[in-house]
Amino acid sequence: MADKAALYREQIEGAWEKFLPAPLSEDPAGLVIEAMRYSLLCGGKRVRPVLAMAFCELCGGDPTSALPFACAVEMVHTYSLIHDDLPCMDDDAMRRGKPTNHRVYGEAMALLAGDGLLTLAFETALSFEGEPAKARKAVKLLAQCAGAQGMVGGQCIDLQSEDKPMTVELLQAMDKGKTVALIHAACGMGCMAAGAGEAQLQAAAKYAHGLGMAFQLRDDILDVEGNAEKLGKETGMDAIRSKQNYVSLLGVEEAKRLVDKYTEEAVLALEAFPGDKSFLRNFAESLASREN
Ligand code: GRG
Repeated sequence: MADKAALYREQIEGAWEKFLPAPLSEDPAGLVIEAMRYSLLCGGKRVRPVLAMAFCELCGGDPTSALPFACAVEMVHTYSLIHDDLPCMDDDAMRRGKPTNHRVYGEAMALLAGDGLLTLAFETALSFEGEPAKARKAVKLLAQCAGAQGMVGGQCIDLQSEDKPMTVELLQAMDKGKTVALIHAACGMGCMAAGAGEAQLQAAAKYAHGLGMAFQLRDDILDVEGNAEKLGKETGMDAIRSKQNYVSLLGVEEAKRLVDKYTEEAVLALEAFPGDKSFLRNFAESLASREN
């Protein structure tokens, strides 16, 4: 498992220079490119692109053919982190073990770096070398999952929830948008690269739901119990911002039980695939106990 994840990550890291503009100091717009590269290339677990490649392979495709989709999802994810860290959002100082984008480049340039990554994501996805119909389908899924009915919608619920009573239902709606949606895009786009049919796309969506909910619950647990150095960002931030999460609403033990329940849901969804499911099963299980 570790070997395959390491191989996927190596292939992802090797693909950036193909998709990213080079840092040209004489380019008058070079600073925004530098800021985009700063956040994209400063680490991260690459969970979403690994999922895209693994689902492509599970559906019988060559995982490297999914690299344009995998890298596009990671660009959208990185844009969302840059914007999420801005003073008008969470105002965070550290991300991926480094000062946040706006702390280095200033607020306006960080906003532009996020915009640049979001738009570059669609150009990158469209560089897919397989059938154009597959790319069209994948780009549509990415747009739906990233937009107002997906990730941006989840962030909208989040912003409106500060200092207000929160319910588990609202928290679930928020996390379906903020976290599950982009994980769904990654899994679905991987399947699409391999030309998977509707039943497999639905199974991938179920896996993404289970894994995404478990991932967010673990994030909430780590915000309380985690180690800031390992996480590469500050902890205890939800309490500081008076934001409710699963741990504050349900307690840490119930949150841990739910991580296991959702992980099981993800693993069960893999039954719809005839191929070797061990990587994606182990990947979901390893994320359930992640420390960063
Ligand atoms: C549209 C203005 C505007 C902002 C978008 C959508 C959004 C802001 C922010 C949501 C970002 C967010 C914090 C989502 C929660 C999902 C989550 C747990 C992210 C952390 O993902 P990891 O742990 O991060 O995979 P790494 O750094 O490892 O890639």
